[in-house]
Amino acid sequence: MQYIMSKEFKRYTITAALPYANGSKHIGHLAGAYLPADIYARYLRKNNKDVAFICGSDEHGAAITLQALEEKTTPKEIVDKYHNLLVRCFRELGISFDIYHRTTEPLHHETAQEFFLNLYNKGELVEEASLQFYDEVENIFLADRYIIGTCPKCANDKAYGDQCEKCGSTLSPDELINPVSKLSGKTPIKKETTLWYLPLDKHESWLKQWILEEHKEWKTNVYGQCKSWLDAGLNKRAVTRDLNWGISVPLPNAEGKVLYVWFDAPIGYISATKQWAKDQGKNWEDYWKKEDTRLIHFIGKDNIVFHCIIFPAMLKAHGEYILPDNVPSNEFMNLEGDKMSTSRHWSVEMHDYISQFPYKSDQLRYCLIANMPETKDSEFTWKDFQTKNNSELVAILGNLVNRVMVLLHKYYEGKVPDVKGCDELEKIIKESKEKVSQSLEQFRYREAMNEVMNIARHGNKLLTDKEPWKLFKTDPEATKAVLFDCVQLIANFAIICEPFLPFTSKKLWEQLGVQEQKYTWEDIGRQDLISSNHIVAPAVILFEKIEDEIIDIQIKKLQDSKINNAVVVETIPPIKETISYEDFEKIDVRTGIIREAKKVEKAEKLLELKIDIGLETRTIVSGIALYFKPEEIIGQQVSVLCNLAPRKLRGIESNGMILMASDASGKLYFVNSQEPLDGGCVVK
Ligand code: B3M
Ligand code: ZN
Repeated sequence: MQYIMSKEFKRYTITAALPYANGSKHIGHLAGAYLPADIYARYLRKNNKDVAFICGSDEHGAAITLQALEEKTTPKEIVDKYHNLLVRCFRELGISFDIYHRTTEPLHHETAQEFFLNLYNKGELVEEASLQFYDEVENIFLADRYIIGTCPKCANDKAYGDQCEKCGSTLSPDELINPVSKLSGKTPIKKETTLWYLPLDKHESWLKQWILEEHKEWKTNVYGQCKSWLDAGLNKRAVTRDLNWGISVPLPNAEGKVLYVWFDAPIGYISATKQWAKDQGKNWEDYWKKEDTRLIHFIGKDNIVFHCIIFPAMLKAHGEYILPDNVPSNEFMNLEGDKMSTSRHWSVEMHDYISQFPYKSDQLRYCLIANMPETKDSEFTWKDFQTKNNSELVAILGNLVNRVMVLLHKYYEGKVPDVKGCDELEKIIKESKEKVSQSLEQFRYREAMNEVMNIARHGNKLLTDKEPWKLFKTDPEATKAVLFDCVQLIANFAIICEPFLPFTSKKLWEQLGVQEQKYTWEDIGRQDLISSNHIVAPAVILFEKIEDEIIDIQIKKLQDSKINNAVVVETIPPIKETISYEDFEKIDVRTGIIREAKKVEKAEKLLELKIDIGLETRTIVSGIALYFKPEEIIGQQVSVLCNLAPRKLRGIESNGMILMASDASGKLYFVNSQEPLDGGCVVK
């Protein structure tokens, strides 16, 4: 039913929760909001829909100022650092935001202030003086985060005034037992201050009608949480804070006051859309104010009340905006039997995954989709990740594609046979397409992913049933027919898998020798996607098996980090001790060209290189195998430390070292000049 309904919308505004830029994010966040949003946005684009996929960093709030204090730096430095890290991670993982904005941008400040003033001028806000916690030593009102004390629910003595990170309860500072200021360590007093509030009670009745009556189709977890909030009755919510980091309250006599981070953050979706529309020559208002726009917020379950109740109340109070049509929130993803948490050092951080499994983003996406916490909390385990990779991606998909490409080259020099497509296959794929569309429209990604893989399973079944490698001798026409069908099936797979596995889709098109963007969702099912006599590329390996050794390293690393409380995010390392010019002069660095490269057996990280350094060709063993394939780096120019004492690595004598730059995620890059140079030029 919804599938049909959504076709009436002219355009789509898809948002994914703005991550706080005060730390790295883990794969649970990815599975919770960013991946489902990305799949949905990609699916819409494949259907030629007008889509604005919006996200950005949430850069205000007391958590950030507090962290700056602890790390003896400024909030700005913190958000700059993590904003950049987040941008890189999302890009590497294929999250296809149309814009990734920042709430520290002036455009956002203006937009949020305007929004506040609009509500203020309409009398939609309530001004009230109240008693708030105040640190008399530091002369400052204390944000909830600045107060710590004992959690009334689990007795954790380091609970924050807004939340206990041990048991996950939402708290208010008044609930804490023995509250103390994080700044001075002293017990705070209560002092009067003026704040502005959004009177949610005023909005209760339309919210009840809108959610409980008109949006019964929302996911049960979302609907259920809203219902319990609404049943309990809504109270006023402060939308300002006494803090020196954030968006100033645009009123006279409001010095030292900023908008509450949860007031400005969702407006961040609007300001990001403004920026995007400006860049694209579009009208942002179409995406926020027109009834034929479908607004969908993708979030994690801890953000439900803000997106289903508070932000809609703000939008309604403003009066010009549409309301979200759906808020598909996911539950949480656990890790190896325990709650995933960066602060408790029990997580797989996105940047860690990227650096340890470079160019394997689809492998992670696949595993997260298959385990997506859609209706209840789910679980990520490294063993399962390995199984999903080895038994599904490698054994089903990779194997199918490889066999078909190899056979096409073996029998027909890579040419697609000249026969007609199969009606039966067309029917099967169209049915799958229908199922995948239905599932996606209902945000059922696991089901959709499985149906996509059924297409590959069907391809394998075709091969196993017909055995073209035997048939070739007895029935050449039948062989052609099977391989023709398989090629069409792979092309169909390349379209339908794109929202889920975008990197794989791209590789499949390369393999098929067809331009990636040629086909849309509409074309799925066609048996003439690849024409007869078209030549496909030679077979390449699509997915590599992941060995036990690699998985064991991850499991051990996880356990160690919990024990050692290791710092999870690598920062830029400090400059080493000063050395003299004479010390520097001892170093002999020269340009080199990689002439040969091969993997070192049983050493996942090592490559054995033959490097031409002008005078001679050296054997150098280098730990770059996770990032570079041997065949891809032949001819690569490198910088070589030539006078390093020889060392034996896995029985191979290494004579020197190549220099690599490593970014914050640990990814490696060659260091060389922009101009092509021969081996042997001295670097000084
Ligand atoms: N930054 C909370 C979070 O990262 C918050 C979301 C804002 S969405 C407008 O979970
Ligand atoms: Zn607790």
